[in-house]
Amino acid sequence: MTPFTPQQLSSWGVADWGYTELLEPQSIDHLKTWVARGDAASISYMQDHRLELRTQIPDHLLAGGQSALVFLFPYYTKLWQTSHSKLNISAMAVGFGGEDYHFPIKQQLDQIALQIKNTHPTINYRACVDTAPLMERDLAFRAGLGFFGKNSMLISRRAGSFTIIGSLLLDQKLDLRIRTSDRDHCGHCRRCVDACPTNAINSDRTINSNRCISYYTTHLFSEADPPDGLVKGEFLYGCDLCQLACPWNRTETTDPKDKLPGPENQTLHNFFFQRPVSEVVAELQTMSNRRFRRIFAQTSLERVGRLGVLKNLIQVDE
Ligand code: B12
Repeated sequence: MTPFTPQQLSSWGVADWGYTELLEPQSIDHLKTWVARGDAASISYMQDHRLELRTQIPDHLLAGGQSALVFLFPYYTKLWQTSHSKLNISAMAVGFGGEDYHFPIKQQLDQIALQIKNTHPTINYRACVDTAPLMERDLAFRAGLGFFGKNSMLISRRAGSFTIIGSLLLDQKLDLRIRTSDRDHCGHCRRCVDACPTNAINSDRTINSNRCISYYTTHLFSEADPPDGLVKGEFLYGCDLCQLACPWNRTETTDPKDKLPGPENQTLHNFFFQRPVSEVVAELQTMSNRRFRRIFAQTSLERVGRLGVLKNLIQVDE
């Protein structure tokens, strides 16, 4: 059975997909060692009761869960350059037209689920992207979609690593082939490790969040000491340095005209990238939190908030 046509996959923005049964994750030891070492920093959802949930067969997320369809959603990766400053923003924040990727991907997953229901009317599903206590890279690995890079990214030989993983957990098994898991294709390459200015990449293919620019810029909502090597005012939100260095990301897999500009991207571009950072900072300092949330609603910046963004740009005196 092949449930999707190439046309459908392309209209949903899917670069690759795979199928797997719901089994215990293979990377539990990696996860537990990582948390025990303190590498989750202050990310509570990785350490509280949800840690145990992540290590279980993910049928707690869907009653009677048996299998999963896992999808790779690629995004546009050309980072915005500015003539005014060195400011940049991660590709995931602008690669979906500027919209926070959780919204469009959840929508696409629901579309795909409708298609499955045509042939399996009694099937129940749960769409997961990022936020559920689910080891998504582990699931994608099991579904044969790629391998774990030294930078811990799930790297697809077809689509690279600039992808978001979206899954449909299903309460039935489908008559689909399960691909064999991919083997390591990093070899002796260490470009991602060498490209990280804050030395955040551990030797066991995990990330020390305390040192990671992505963590600092996306998960801390008020002033905090930056990791050594991070220059404030250069990373507005997220970081892609370890991915940009990766040879598996040499080819752009998405068509730029499909992804840009988008109304949210226009807002981000006009506010942050059309003038010197000092002017941006001055406006943010006098703006209310409420107004910030209104302007940046539906973008990735909404969650990190005004103070969180300000601390990425300058030292904030509280
Ligand atoms: C917490 C988190 C973060 C943290 C910690 C990152 C980390 N690497 O752990 C921070 C805030 C730093 C972060 C940053 C980013 N994140 Co993040 N993040 C997550 C989250 C919620 C959990 C990840 C996790 O479990 N970490 C714990 C470590 C131990 O597990 P892991 O990352 O899966 O790593 C696996 C490998 O190390 C593997 N492994 C390595 N070697 C071997 C060998 C064997 C034999 C086996 C079996 C396993 C194995 O074991 C681990 C467990 O599977 C997931 C969503 C989810 N629900 O899973 C998104 C997720 C990993 N993030 C994602 C993205 C896009 C990013 C950023 C690129 C965003 C950005 N541009 O700034 C960066 C990339 C940084 C990086 N190099 O990882 C995507 C990654 C997609 C992909 N293709 O891999 C995910 C999957 C979200 C999604 N739905 O797409 N993230």
